[in-house]
Amino acid sequence: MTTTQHEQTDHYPTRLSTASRPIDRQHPTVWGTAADGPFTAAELEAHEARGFTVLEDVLSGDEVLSYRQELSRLTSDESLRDDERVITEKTSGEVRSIFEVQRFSAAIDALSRDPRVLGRARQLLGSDVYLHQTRVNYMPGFKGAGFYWHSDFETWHSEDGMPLPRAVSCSIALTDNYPFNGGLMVMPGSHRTFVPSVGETPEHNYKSSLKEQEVGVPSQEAVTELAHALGIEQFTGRAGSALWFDSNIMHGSGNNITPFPRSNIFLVFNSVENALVEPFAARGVRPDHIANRDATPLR
Ligand code: 6CS
Ligand code: FE
Repeated sequence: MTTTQHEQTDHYPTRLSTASRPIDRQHPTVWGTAADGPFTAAELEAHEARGFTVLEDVLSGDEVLSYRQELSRLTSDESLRDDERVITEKTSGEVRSIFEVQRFSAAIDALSRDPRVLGRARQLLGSDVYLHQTRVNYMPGFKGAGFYWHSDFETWHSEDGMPLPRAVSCSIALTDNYPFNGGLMVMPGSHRTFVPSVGETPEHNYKSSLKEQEVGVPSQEAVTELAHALGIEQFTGRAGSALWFDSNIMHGSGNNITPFPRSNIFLVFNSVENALVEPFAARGVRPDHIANRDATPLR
């Protein structure tokens, strides 16, 4: 462990000047119990071991249609194009993501407070929670670019000052996720290992990292070691299914060259007991729409 400029103990040093071995996670994955919410004891045990949980049919067909209409409304609203919360594809210029999406959509705001979603986040994190980050991802057909292997927590720890991996993401599919249209790949169990990265965080890194992450990614050696030890699984599922995944699980996605878009709503819940402090490996903080610094409990 090292201390950083703000004396908060850094349990997960990263963005180092020289390569350093992966370290074992020192903290739980599941912080609550079966009595605290909808997940059963067996589901919690599996989530603790694998670091992710797939739930089919969380949203009904009608709900999926209503959120798809919401996404179409947002992408066709020209006034949003200049909003810094809208990220476009590097090559095609098409909308890739819209951050802080609950501010643009009352329906998505309500979804983040829905007991089927909020109840599970509280249960996994064992406390009240707040939204660290939200986005809708469009992954359009033919031109959707994927994301190289990474741990979200490595970025949220380095650049946002998230102390511990006590955060969980819920990705709700609004289109069918096939193996071939850029579906998310995860390494089961990789959340139990923290892979430090090499290389300092550049100023305003988020201006490029949200299109294509280059800093904070694991070495090919670390990815190879984890992949051989743990294997790779791909999240496939019908529209309306949800993937809950731990903040530190190693994941990535390929490009989407098929005609089938892969759109999802992405909600990141952080424990109110894990509120952001000063970044552990970056100068200056990222904007609130990427890393919310108001830890007021979500109700
Ligand atoms: O930097 C971030 O916060 C975002 N980047 C990636 C590649 N995944 C997590 C998160 O949305
Ligand atoms: Fe990610």
